[in-house]
Amino acid sequence: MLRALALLLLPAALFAAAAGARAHAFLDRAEPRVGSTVRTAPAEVKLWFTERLEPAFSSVQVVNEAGQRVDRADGAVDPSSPALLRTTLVPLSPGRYQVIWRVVSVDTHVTAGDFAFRLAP
Ligand SMILES: [Cu+2]
Repeated sequence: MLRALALLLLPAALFAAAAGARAHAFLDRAEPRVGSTVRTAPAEVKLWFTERLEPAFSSVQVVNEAGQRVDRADGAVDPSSPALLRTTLVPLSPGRYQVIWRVVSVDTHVTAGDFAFRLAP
């Protein structure tokens, strides 16, 4: 009986492992938070993903309403946290900002997206 159960469960376990290996890196959460309004100018933007990232192929930009970059072009995967992408910012004035990211997860799949936050002191 136990052996029959094990044989039934094995394919399910294999399928789950394969599905896990195929998972892409999606944005899990960010700071400032997606769509949020913040009162104080953030010094950096942090994006946490659902999978580890390939540092050489993962990037993030932050632009103001005029489309000008306000990040310091130092966007990088955190060496001690492989699912965290971060970039520092120039001093921001009040307004709406767009965070644009494109990442490659360790399974080589590309995902991209963007979100906004607003600075309103
Ligand atoms: Cu994937």
